[in-house]
Amino acid sequence: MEYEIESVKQLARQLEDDIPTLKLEDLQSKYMGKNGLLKQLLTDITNQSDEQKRTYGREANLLKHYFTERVSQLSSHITIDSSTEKIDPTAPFDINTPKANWPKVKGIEGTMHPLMQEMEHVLKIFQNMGFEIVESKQLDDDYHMFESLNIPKGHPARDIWDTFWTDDDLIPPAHTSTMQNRVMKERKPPIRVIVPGRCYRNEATDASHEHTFYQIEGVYVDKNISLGDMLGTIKTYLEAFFEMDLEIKVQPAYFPFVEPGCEFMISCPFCKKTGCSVCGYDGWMEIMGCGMIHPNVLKEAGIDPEEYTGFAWGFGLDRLVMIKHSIADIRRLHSGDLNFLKQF
Ligand code: FA5
Repeated sequence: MEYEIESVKQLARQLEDDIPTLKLEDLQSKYMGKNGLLKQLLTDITNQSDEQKRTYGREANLLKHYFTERVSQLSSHITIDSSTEKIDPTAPFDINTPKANWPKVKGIEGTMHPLMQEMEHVLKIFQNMGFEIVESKQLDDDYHMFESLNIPKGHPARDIWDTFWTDDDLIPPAHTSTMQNRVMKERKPPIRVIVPGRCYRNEATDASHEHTFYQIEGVYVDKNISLGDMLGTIKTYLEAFFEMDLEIKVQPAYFPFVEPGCEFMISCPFCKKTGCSVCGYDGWMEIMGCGMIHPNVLKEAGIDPEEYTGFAWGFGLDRLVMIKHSIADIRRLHSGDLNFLKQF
């Protein structure tokens, strides 16, 4: 492409010199950063004479388009450092891989995603409290999603979860409670397990709802376990996680697999309870469902509800991260925006 305007021509030449020499992230900030050269070029349109404005605007935009294309070609050619093990980008998050063994990408100094940083933090807190970690599944079945949780076929509570189904009747889990039956069947009380996992819901997204997000389930079963133990455990965890003062309230809620059931709410840090689009003008953000495990669910997992009681909870990790880091839109967490992610 031949450019007519001198300043566009000059920048195009500079760009060609920089592309082979600069790192991708330096290129991005030099040209598209807050005071980037391409951004300046585009805003300079107001300083052009009336007859130059049209050609200038067209050429400046073409150069921006060219830059974006080149950068996306470059990022698709990033090579994995062959001195480290090959990675499978489709593999689920492996919580046991030590950081030193993570794959390295040539030319990019990666940081850990804020969700994974906080996931590690949460898991450590619960490990210190004596909980074992079990990962949830990426695909599950009707029995674990519904039947084992006291939600038989035709039960209206199935509609609470906007579930996706595959053609062969499997379900990307809508919550981590799908693992409750397994962890209880495979162990004898006392049971203390937490289950981190990805959840998928067929729902419209907004500032506090994603279609794909993380939950962390907790299951605690032993003799003489009461609602007071549940409230104490969750409160201890929240205080350790947030390390700041937040107003918390607990209110009754219905989940077929617990009785009684509750919801934990945190005062909205974005509007200080006056109501805003993040909290749905409620002043409070719902962070988890919980309750005493229903006797039918214990029985289904082979545990005698006359002898043992227990509690379970499921909280949304993404919401906790939003609150902790004052991120006013949950969708930013999965946006892949490097400028946003580099802040953590
Ligand atoms: C459940 O998923 C229950 N399984 C929780 C539970 C577990 C109750 C054990 C009793 C015993 P709920 O649909 O309310 O409940 O989701 C729990 C939490 O997940 C919410 O409080 C919220 O923090 C998070 N969450 C739910 N939907 C979304 C979404 N679309 N985007 C982000 N986070 C979400």
